Amino acid sequence: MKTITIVFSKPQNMKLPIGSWIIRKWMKTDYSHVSVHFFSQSLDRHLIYEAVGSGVRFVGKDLWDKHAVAVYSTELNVTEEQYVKVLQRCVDLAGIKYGLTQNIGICIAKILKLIKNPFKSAKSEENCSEIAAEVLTILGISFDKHLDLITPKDIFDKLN
Ligand SMILES: [Ca+2]
Repeated sequence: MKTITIVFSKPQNMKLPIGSWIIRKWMKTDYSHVSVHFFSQSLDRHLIYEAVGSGVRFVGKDLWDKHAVAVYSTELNVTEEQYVKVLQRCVDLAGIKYGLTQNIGICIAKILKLIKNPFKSAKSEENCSEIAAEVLTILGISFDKHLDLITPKDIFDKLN
C-alpha cells in the first residue's frame, strides 16, 4: 500500500492574500487551496502537486512550506497500481495553464446556477481543486458536478 495525502491550506506570510481571502469568504472555509502530497521513499522527498498562478506543477516541501500553511489533510491509502496511475496523470497535466478564467466561470456558474463552466477555455486550464478531483476520480471517487466547476470545498466535503 501507498499513501496519497490531500492537503487543504491557506497562504503563508503573504503581504496581501486578497485572492485567498475572497475564496475563503466565498466558500466560508478557513482554507483556500488544495494540493496533493506524495512521499517518495526512494528519493527521500515529498512531492507536492498543485495548480498555482504559474500553472500546474510539482514542488518540494521546503518551497511549498514557504507559500502555504496546511489547515486540514486527509490521507488516502492506495494500491501500488493506483499510486502509479495517479502519478502518471499528474505528470501528464504538469505544466498546464492555471485556471484563472475557470475560477471566474465557477463564480458566474454559481450565481446563474449553470451546470457547466461558461468559459470554453476552462477545458484547457486546471485549478487546484480540479487536479485534486482528477486524482480522486482515478481512485474511484466521483463528483456530481463538472470538474471545471469544482471548488476546494467540494473536495473537502467529499472527503469528510
Ligand atoms: Ca479545467
